Amino acid sequence: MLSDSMARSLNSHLNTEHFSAQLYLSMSSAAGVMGFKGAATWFMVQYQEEMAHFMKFYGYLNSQGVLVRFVAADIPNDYHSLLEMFEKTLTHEQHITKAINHLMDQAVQESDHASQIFLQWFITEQIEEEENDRDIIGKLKLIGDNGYGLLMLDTELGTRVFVPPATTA
Ligand code: OFO
Repeated sequence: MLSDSMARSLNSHLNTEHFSAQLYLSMSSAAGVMGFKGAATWFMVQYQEEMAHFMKFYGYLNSQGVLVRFVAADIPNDYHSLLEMFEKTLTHEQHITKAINHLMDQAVQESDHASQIFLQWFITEQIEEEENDRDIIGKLKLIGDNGYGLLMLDTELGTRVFVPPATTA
């Protein structure tokens, strides 16, 4: 059984994962409008991953008998370059990493072992999320304004496919 405080914290983070999904779907649209079809695919896959994260929180809260509450969010969509989008993606993911760490701190403080086990998957996932973003930012900085380089990277980004997480709850 979750404490009221832990349930509130997990519900709040569920909404943050939903925000992430919408943020990356917006970026997919922005990349497509800029002509980067591969990056649009990359962000679409990121959207699918975030929806899977969101559903993990939903499934966990459901299994603990918690009524899930949703909040509406304003999603920004005003980007000028791929580099800007990926830098904002990394900043957002660093924010998510801190939020997951705070949830884990709370679960440890409350001796809430079930939530610690649930959150462990996200701790590992955030390492990969940040690493992916840093790699792409590095490449974009190397490429600069070189059109051929951007085309090659866009092709590479377009090969990303969504792999659903092994468990959904
Ligand atoms: Fe769900 O990891 Fe990104 O936000």
